[in-house]
Amino acid sequence: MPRIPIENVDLRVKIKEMEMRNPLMLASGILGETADLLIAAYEAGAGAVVTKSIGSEPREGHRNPTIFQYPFGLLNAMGLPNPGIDEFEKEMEKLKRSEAVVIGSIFGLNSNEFVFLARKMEGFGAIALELNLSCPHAEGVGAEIGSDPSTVREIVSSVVATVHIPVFAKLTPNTSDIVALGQAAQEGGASAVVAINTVKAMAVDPYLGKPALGNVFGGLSGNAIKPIGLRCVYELYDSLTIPIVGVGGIASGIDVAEYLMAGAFTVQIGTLIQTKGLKAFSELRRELEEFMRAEGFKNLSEIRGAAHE
Ligand code: RRO
Repeated sequence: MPRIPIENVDLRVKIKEMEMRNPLMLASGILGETADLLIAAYEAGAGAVVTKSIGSEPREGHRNPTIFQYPFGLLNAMGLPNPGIDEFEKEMEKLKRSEAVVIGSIFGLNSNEFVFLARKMEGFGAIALELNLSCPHAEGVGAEIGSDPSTVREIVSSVVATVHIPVFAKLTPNTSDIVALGQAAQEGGASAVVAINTVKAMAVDPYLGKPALGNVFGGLSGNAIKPIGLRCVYELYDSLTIPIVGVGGIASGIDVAEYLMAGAFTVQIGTLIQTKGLKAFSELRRELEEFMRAEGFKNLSEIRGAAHE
C-alpha cells in the first residue's frame, strides 16, 4: 500500500458514458422526489444524484409511523411513495435544464413494467437507470422479486435490451447469497450493481406494546449496516467484473475509503444526508482527499480494491 504523501488527488470517475466529478452519489429516496432538492444535492457537491424510486402509478406509501430513529441507524418503511412516472416528467424537465448528473430509479412488478418505466426515464433525460430490486418491505416489488437470481437476470436483460443508457441493479442484502444476485445482474448486462439497500428490521414500542412502524417491518440504514455493506461489496468484488456502487452507513471520508478498498467503484450516501444535511458532501470529499493525499493514493483506481491485495 502506498504511504508517500502526495500533493493532488484526482477523484473523477466514469461508468460507461456516465462521467462523475467525484465518487459520492446521493442515494435513492433521500431528497429524491423533487428536482429542486436533487439539484441542491448536486450543487452541494454530489458527483451524481439518484431519484426516489418511481413506479407506473402514483402511490401514497405505507401508513404512519414510517420512520423510527435508533441511536445507531434509521429504520424506514416509507412504502415507495412517489407521484408516478407521468407526473415525474415535470421534475425531470427541470433537472435536464440543470448541470446535475441524474440517475433515474424505477421499480415495478415484473420485466414488462420495468421496461415501460425504463423507456420513459430514458426519454425524460436520465443519464443512467437504477433498478430497485431490493426495497425490503413492499409487496410484490423490490426484494420480493429481487431475491431470485433468475428474475434479476430477466428484468435486467429486458431493460438493457430496451434502453441505450447504463443500467444499474440495486441489490438486496436480505439474502443468503448476494453474489448470485450480482452475477445474475452482470449476466443480464448490467453496467454496475449497487450494494446494498436497507436491511430488513423492526422496532417495538414498549409503552404501546406494539411494533413502532405502521408497516411493522422496515429497512435499517446508517452506521449499523456499514459492516454488512462492506462485506457485500468485498464479496461481489471477488466475483464480478462490472463496477460495484457501495452503499450503507457511510458517515466520513474514511468510511468512503474503506468502501473503495473493499472494491467499490463509487459510493452512495443516504442516511448521513438526512441527519447532517447537504454539507456532508463537501465534508466527505475533503476528508477523502485528505486521507488519500496522506496515504499516497493519487486516484480512485489506486485505492480501489486495496483490501484484497
Ligand atoms: O420507499 C421505501 O420505503 C424504501 C425503498 Br423504495 C427502498 O428501496 N429502500 C428502503 O429502505 N425504503
